[in-house]
Amino acid sequence: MTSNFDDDLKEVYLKYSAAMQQIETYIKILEKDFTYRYDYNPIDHVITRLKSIDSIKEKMQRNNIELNIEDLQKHMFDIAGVRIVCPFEDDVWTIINILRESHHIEIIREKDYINNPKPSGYRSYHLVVKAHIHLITGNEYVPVEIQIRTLSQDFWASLEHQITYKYNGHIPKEISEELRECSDVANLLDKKMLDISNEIHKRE
Ligand code: 0O2
Repeated sequence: MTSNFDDDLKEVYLKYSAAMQQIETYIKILEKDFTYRYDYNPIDHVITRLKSIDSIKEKMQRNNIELNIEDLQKHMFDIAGVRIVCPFEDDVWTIINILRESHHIEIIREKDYINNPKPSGYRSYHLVVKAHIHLITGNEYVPVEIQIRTLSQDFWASLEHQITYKYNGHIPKEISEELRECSDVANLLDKKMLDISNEIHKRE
C-alpha cells in the first residue's frame, strides 16, 4: 500500500511541479509589468518549494488522511508552494488584489494571518489557487498554496521555524512568549518603515 503510494506520488509530483512553475512564471511576468509601468516592483523575491514525500506522509498521518492519491488530492492543498515576499504591507495587499482579479488563476481558499495572526505570532496571507496545466494526457486544475508576506514577517517566520524545529513542537512557554513579542516588534518595524516610505513619497 505505502510503496504504491510512493510510486503514485512521483507521478503526481509532475503535475504539482508544473502548476508551481506556472504560478511562478505568472508572478515573474507581473514583476516585469510593474517595473515597466510604474518603475516600482512590489515584490522583493519569490521562492517555490514542493513538499517532500516524507512531509506529505507525516501531514496526512497527522490529519488522519488515508495514504492514497485520491485523498491526497482531496485534502492536501500545500504540496506545491509559492512564497511571495514584499517590501511593505501595502505591497502585500496590492498583490492580493491583483491575484483576486486575475482571470489566469482561481482562488479556492484564503487565510488572513496578517489581520488575525496565529497564537505563535505568525503573520502571513495564504491563498490556495487552482492553476490550469496542460499535459499530454489533457488539461487539469492543480492547487498551489501562495503565501504572501513582508520581508519582516518572512524574517520572523524563517527564524521562528528554525528555532522551534529544534523543540519538535514542545517549545518552552517562555520561549514561545519571547517569539510572540519578537513578532510584535517586527510588526511595529513594518509599520514604521511604511510610514517613512509614505512620508518620502509625499515629499516627492
Ligand atoms: P512548509 O514546508 O513551511 O510549507 P497545518 O498547520 O499545515 O496542518 P493548514 O491549514 O494546512 O494547517 O495550514 P496553515 O496553518 O494555514 O499554514 C501552514 C503553513 O503556514 C506551514 O506549512 C508554514 O509554512 C506556515 N506556518 C503556519 N504557522 C506557522 C508558524 O507558527 N510559524 C511558521 N514559521 N510558519 C507557520 P508547513 O506544512 O508547516 O510547512
